[in-house]
Amino acid sequence: MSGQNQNCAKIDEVIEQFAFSGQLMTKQPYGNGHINDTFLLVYKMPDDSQKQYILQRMNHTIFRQPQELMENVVNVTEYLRKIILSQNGDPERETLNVVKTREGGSFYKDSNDNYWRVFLFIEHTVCLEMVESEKDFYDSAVAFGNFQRMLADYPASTLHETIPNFHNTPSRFRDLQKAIENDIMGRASLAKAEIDFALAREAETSALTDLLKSGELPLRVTHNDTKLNNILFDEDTKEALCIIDLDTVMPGLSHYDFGDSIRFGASTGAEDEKDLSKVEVDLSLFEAFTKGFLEGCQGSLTEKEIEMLPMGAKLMTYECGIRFLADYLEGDVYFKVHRDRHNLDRARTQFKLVADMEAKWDKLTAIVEKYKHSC
Ligand code: ADP
Ligand code: GN1
Ligand code: MG
Repeated sequence: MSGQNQNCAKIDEVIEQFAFSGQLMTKQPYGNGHINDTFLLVYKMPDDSQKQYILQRMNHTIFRQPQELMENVVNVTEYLRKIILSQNGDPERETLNVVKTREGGSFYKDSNDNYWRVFLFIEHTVCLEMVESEKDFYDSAVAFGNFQRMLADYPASTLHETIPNFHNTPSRFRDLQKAIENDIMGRASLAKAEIDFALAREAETSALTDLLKSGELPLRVTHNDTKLNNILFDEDTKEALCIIDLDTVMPGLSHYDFGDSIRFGASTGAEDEKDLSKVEVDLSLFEAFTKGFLEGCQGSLTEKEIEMLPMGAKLMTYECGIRFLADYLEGDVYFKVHRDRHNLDRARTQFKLVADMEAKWDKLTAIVEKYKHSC
């Protein structure tokens, strides 16, 4: 039985542990995340209405301490809930809501030692895999900027580091070097051009971490996984409604959130596009995001942080590329893959974007400069 099927087999045991009301109509795999196993549960209520939930098997080979991760998620969502209420918002739609187990816990560990959790399904929303309009991307930028601002006073020292060194690019570079050296799948010869591209940029890997060490960039509470499909848009108003996938909320640099959004959303191609002629950085989208992010942060970023935003975009794209490449070399053990060489294709798009950012560097810095004083 495949891993996914084994998980499906356990679902009935898991569902029993949560006090859902109504009659279970369907349970099916859901979404396009690369990390957790996500399912949609649809219940029929006595009045014939429907209630839906997101059930997730947390990936505990990646998140080694699921209980600590859930402590973060519960504390952060409760904190956000208070802020949303104080702004007359709707916390059941504007942040994730953890559904407790019958015993009052935030997750359930099944008889195979898998960890499961449930969130209220946020209804009437859409999740975008690609930017459909500049406005969507601008809205997502305001929302991610706002998210960072809302968590500005969150007691960072109480957050667990759910994946150590998550955006430590020099450490990711060393992981890649090890993967190349070991070459356990014998794939390095198939990725020679990509390996050369990655290794040639070693000197730049510490551009942000050096400034963090020297105190020139401040540590903040950041989301760290700000790709477009980690935000839900209201189906009717099309506004960015809720930021999801809070597993990596940890202390970090504002550049991690800015950069990860750019690498995914400002690309003219999908993250796994095979035809690299379709992949480049769209300058209008870069501009829309920069404007929105700075507005969302509402003046909370320092001059140095703003100046380094293009480097954030480049390094997060590069880092994601070397993570995909290392995973390809190691046998696709981290990111879910759906075809042969999927991770290699992903690495290629990221490196194409890095090269394009290098070619457009002056334009990227001019855009950031343009919005520097506007918010
Ligand atoms: P992963 O870590 O694997 O990316 P996510 O938490 O991002 O997992 O969830 C995967 C997908 O499931 C999201 O991209 C989104 O489409 C959907 N999703 C997750 N949580 C909710 C929710 N509370 N309401 C509606 N859709 C959700
Ligand atoms: C993963 O969980 P998901 O699919 O939103 C990954 C990110 C990568 C992204 C690349 C915990 O994000 O860091 O940037 O894939 N999340 C984790 O698409 O590693
Ligand atoms: Mg996700």
